[in-house]
Amino acid sequence: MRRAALLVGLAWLGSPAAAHAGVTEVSPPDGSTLIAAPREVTLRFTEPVGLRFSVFKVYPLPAGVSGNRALTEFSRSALRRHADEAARADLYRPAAGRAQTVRIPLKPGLKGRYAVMWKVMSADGHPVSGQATFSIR
Ligand SMILES: [Cu+2]
Repeated sequence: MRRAALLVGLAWLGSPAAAHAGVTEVSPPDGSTLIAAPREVTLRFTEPVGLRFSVFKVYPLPAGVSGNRALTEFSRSALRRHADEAARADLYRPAAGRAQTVRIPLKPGLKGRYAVMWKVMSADGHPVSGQATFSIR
C-alpha cells in the first residue's frame, strides 16, 4: 500500500503538465533587511529552467512602490525594459543552458530597498514570473 502511494507520487512529479517552475528559495529571503550588502542573489527553482529565454533583474525600488500590486506592476514593466543595465543593481548577463539554481551578481555598494524579479520558462514552455524584495541598511 505504501509502495503504491509512493509510485503515484513520483508519477505526478514527473508529469510535465503537473506544475510550473516555481521558486523554492530566495536568498536574501523575501522581505529581509540586511546590515551589509550581499554579493549576489540566489534563486532556487522547483525544476531546471531554460536560461536563454529567462530574465533575471534586481532593481532599486522607488520610494512610492509598496504593496503587492504596485510591486507586481513595477516588476512587470522592469522585466520588459531593454538596455537598462545602468538602472539595475545587478550584473547578471544572459546565459544559455539550464539551471535549477540561478546566481545574480550584484553591483557593489548597494544601500536601500531592492526588488529581485524573474521570468522563466517552465518545462512546458509557459512563462512564470515573480518577485521578492530585500533591504540593506
Ligand atoms: Cu504550463
